[in-house]
Amino acid sequence: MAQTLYFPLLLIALCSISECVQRQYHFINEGKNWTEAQRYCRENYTDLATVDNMNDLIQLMKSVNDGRVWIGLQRMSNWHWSSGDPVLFLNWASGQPASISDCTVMYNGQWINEACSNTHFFICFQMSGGLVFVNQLMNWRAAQSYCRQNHIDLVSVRNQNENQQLEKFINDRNSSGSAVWIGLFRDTWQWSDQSNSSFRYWSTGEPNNVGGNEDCAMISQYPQGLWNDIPCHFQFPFVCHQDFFVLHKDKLIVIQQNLSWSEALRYCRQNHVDLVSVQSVEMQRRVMNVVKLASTEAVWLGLHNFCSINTWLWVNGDMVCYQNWAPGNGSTPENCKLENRKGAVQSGGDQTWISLPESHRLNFICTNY
Ligand code: MAN
Ligand code: CA
Repeated sequence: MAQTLYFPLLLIALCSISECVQRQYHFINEGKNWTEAQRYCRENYTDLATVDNMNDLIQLMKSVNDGRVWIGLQRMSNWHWSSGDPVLFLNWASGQPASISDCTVMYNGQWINEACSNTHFFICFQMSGGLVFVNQLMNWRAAQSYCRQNHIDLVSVRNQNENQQLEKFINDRNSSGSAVWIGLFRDTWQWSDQSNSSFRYWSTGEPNNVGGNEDCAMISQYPQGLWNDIPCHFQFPFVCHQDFFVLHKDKLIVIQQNLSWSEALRYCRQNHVDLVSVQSVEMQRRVMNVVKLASTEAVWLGLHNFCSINTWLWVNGDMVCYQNWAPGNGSTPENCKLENRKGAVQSGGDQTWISLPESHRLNFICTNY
């Protein structure tokens, strides 16, 4: 039996996000630099496009007519401690951090950045604040997991004093004198919407940071959708995304996206069966049950007005027999000099129907009947 879920927040907690949140991509065919594109997307949609997985990428590529578009991925040369400690002190050896490597070793008390796939001994810290020298060769990620599983985390170095203590600690134990991993790493690429998706789809040889300022990511190949890093001031069309909730109950689906009536109709016909027709008290009861899930005060129904004959019809072509109009709606001839009018159900109060200009942007109810 379907669960009774009235509040979107409750629903997020109870169902897997992928089932409840749908992402829609919008291709903006207008050249802008990355920052302007980001601003545009944040103002008009959710953000510059995030791509979480291959399925997202396929959907995104369906929205574009060319391969050269910005996505919401940007190089952030921010150094972080694995432990989450703020980075207040750095002790780079001269010329460091030099390469495009993203992890850090300590060598003779100084810090050198290295490819995270290299293997070294490493230092964890424990609950007591004490240090642990682990003389097993691991790459940085494996060392991080090891420390997190067996102790607390890879070691942080917060000031000169701690750096000296750590240097001594290492010298006392590390007879080979080789470099050891510490917890400092660079989180190189970040999504504009702060998503922590680690999905990447770089072309072979990318990201190559030509000239040292290729700090933004674009899709550079159509139709494969492969990515390249490129300077952020270049101008390209771009893709925004919009995340919205889809809330199921019985066979009625509330779409928490604000669309005009025609856009809503198109959405329902593409993704479900149709906008809902309410032809009985039984269907009104079901609608009243799901409409509480909506985030707008009224919600589109599949009800449209034919001005010339002053008649309301359901999208399936049926006449309106069962009626539940709010007072003053649906009976008198509509003023459609400016715009056609469509029917919506109020999500609060007595949940009666109202007539609105079709360009109003509302949540809507699709049906799978
Ligand atoms: C080529 C490649 C890319 C680079 C661009 C810069 O396409 O080297 O990696 O980003 O040139 O225009
Ligand atoms: Ca590049």
